[in-house]
Amino acid sequence: MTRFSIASLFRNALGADQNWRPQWPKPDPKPRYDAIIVGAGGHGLAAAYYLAKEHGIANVAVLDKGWLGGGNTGRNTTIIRSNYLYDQSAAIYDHALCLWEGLSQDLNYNVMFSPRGVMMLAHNVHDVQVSMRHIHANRLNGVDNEWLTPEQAKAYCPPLNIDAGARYPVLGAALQRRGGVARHDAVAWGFARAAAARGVDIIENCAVTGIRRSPDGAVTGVDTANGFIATPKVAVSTAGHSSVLMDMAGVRLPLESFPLQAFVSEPVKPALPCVVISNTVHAYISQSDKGEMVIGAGTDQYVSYSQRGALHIVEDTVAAVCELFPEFRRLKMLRNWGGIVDVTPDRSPILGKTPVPGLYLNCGWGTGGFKATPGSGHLLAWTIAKDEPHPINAPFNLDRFRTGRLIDEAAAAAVTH
Ligand code: FAD
Ligand code: PYC
Repeated sequence: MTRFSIASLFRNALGADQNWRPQWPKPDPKPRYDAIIVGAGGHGLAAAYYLAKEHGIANVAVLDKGWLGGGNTGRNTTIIRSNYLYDQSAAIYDHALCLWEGLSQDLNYNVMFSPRGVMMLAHNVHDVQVSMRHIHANRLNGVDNEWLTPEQAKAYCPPLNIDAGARYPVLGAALQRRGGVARHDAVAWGFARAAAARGVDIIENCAVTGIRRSPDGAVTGVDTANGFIATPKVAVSTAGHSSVLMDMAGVRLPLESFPLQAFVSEPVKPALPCVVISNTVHAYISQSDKGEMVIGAGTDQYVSYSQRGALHIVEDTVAAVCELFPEFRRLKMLRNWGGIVDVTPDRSPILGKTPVPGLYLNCGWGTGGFKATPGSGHLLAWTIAKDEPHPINAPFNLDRFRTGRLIDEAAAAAVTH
């Protein structure tokens, strides 16, 4: 919208330079914040918290176009694990898992982290070989992971169907005992409360519509639905919409955005003691503390920004869950929803600096970023504060798509393929 001041009307009426346009509102010459984080999901809020706590930078605002935790942070199935294949991935995901282990105490807020064990099923010879490779690689990196026979898997998870005549029989499972789940909205609220207590501003209903740069290219601030805010540092942490945001600063990303769906059953008494994932049949399930079975599906085949997905994907997942857990057939489904995940070509995140001075990026966690929340926030805070990546996130730079130093985690990413 073009804005006219009274002075401009007079000038035009007097026949002054018709090309003159009022410069109002003037950009704030003094930065209002030391840093702005776009996206009040778990990652953005965690970054703000660690910026204040570990780097003494609390003059920070976290902006969200909606409400805090209303994106993927509040829509995911909360599975936490660190059993990724490559050294760089084991380091970043286990960094996060170690933070999860002390998070409720650190935030003084119960995020209900429950390390009940994550079992990843193998249904064919290829799955068994891939699982073994992951187990050996994980152990070399000091990450716990162990092989279970079908009988051991059943002993750990009694409702699991290990009938050899099943369409996708269970040939065994990789178990990470330190893995588990947490309560997703408590994670968002816990980080938000702790960050706010240290002086961080969290501004909801404040969509970022532009990223401004000075003539020398550096970031100067963001345009928002509520006006311009000056800052020398902007961190984009807007899962699912990262390409849209980075486009505002003229940076193209190697990302695709897909809907990913989940649903919950009616609540029942405790029946499922651990988390079970099957990459082959694209289903994952755990039981929440409220008693609902929390079930997730595979990604849609088509790129989209709609926070819903195709019904047949959910139907396939229901069929898979019913075969893996025949006694769950009688459960009624309560509600379903979708989120938008952004996926890189190597299924690993991008976390670091960008070609634009003062612009930082955290995206590409695809279907698996909830588990990374404290670790990602911790490393993003370091990167913003020091203007250089921490050694753990240094390999996850944007430049790897130019150099070819990819970190291909397609087989560990659960449901992105
Ligand atoms: P989000 O929580 O999505 O936050 C990004 C925020 O950016 C949003 O609040 C959004 O409103 C805001 N935003 C966007 N555009 C703008 C703008 N222009 N201006 C201001 N704000 C903006 N991961 C796991 O590890 N385990 C799982 O079991 C798991 N299951 C999943 C199941 C489903 C159905 C889905 C959808 C995802 C799942 N994930 C899982 C992935 C995980 O949810 C995400 O990787 C993670 O939550 C991303 O967190 P975030 O804070 O980066 O993003
Ligand atoms: O990363 O473990 C995971 C996961 C499971 C379901 C979605 N993501």
